[in-house]
Amino acid sequence: MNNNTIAAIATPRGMGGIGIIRISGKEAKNVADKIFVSMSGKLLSNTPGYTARYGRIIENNEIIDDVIALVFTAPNSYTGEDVVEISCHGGLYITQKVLRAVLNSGARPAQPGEFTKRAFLNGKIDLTQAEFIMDLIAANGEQAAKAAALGKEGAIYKKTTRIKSELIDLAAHLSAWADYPEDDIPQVSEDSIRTTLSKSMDELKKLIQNYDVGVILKKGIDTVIVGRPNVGKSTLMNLLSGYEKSIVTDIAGTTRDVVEETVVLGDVMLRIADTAGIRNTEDKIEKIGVDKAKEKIKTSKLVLAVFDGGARLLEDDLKILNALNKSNSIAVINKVDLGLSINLEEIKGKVSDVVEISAKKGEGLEDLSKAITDLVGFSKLEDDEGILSNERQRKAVMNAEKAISEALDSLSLGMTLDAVTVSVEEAIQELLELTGERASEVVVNEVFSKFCVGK
Ligand SMILES: Nc1nc2c(ncn2[C@@H]2O[C@H](COP(=O)(O)OP(=O)(O)OP(=O)(O)O)[C@@H](O)[C@H]2O)c(=O)[nH]1
Ligand SMILES: [Mg+2]
Repeated sequence: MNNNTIAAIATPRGMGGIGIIRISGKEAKNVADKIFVSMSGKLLSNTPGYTARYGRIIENNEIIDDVIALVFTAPNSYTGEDVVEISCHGGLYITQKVLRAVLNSGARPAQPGEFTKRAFLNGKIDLTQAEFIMDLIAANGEQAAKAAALGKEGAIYKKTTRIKSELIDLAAHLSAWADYPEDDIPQVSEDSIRTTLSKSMDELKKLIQNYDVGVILKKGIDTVIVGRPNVGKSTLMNLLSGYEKSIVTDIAGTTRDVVEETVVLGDVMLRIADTAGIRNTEDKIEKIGVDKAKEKIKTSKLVLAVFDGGARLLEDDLKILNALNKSNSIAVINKVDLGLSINLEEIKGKVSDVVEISAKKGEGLEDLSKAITDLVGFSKLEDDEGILSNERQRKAVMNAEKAISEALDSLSLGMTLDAVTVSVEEAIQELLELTGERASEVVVNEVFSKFCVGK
């Protein structure tokens, strides 16, 4: 049994054209040679890297499958080790049978994320890149995939490494100057220290701010549609979801309970809830629905407040307007196909944006989409901007930012440069932890335990 060579099925469990069994480690080729018989008679251990061989998996004289074996040679492989990938026919039965044959030949089953962990341990990637690989696999939208791909290419790694090396230069200079005063090391001016620190702090701050946007990219945003009865909330819901999810009639009070759906509008995924029209009502069931709608205004991250553009604002509209939180709500002026009688001035100050639509005719959706994109902050993201992937990364960046801010405080308070140096060094430590250059084993294991087997 060779503990250093690992194997797992790398493709999803289930039916499929092709299944891939991945083997990685010093003995990868020898392990595969025990069960792989190439048509040309050549051994994988004598096969150069990046070469495919056609052959069969045979165990105890039983032919398991016709396969292609692909050889990668260390260090130029995903893990940085010798790797053999066996492509066999897909489906649970064959892939498991091939895997079992590989394990019987001396590999051991890979743990979740172990291939990627080896890539990290062999210096192919840093810890943030490993986490972005996981994001890429999990991405279910274009923007989320793009953000993950940038991170995988090292956007966060490069940015934080640049900040880190500036801090290291600064710390080195400060200590040299403090430790060897007789050596004529030029004193760093307080201004230049402050400039370096402020610049680093601003960049880290931006990363922290973008984190929330990243969460919305990945997980979507909790959204509620509210408004008085009959303004067209359910019509809008149906327009967004692309089918008749909510019942629409001309009777006020049609929707009574909360109707939920996940929709993608432009780049944004909305977990959207259509609610009962808000008004005073004696109807017991409708009243419960109205209370739920009011509650949703408080708990949702995005509120689409719908108004009837063809009518004046009524008492119920005003109540809703006053319950809104300006920073997270958009006024949707509906039914503009009927002309505009509503007074928009009364609305503008209470919401972050006003959009005119006709839900019935499907007009104005692009404006609504843009308003939402602006509000959640997607439009502010620059194309090559790295977005932190998870809480672990965010915490490390926040701690680093805090340490730099303490360094700046020490400077302002006229404390010794030693105090400044201590804080700068703390920030460096945090950034080393972020990239995994100095992360504890517990942290590293925790990161990879979230992966699937085979990655
Ligand atoms: N002309 C016009 N009529 C619309 C538009 N949107 C909705 N309506 C009509 O307005 C009426 C009410 O629409 P709903 O979507 O049920 O309104 P609601 O806000 O969900 O109403 P409740 O669930 O009762 O609170 C229906 O007759 C719709 O066809 C629009 O853009 N233009
Ligand atoms: Mg409705």
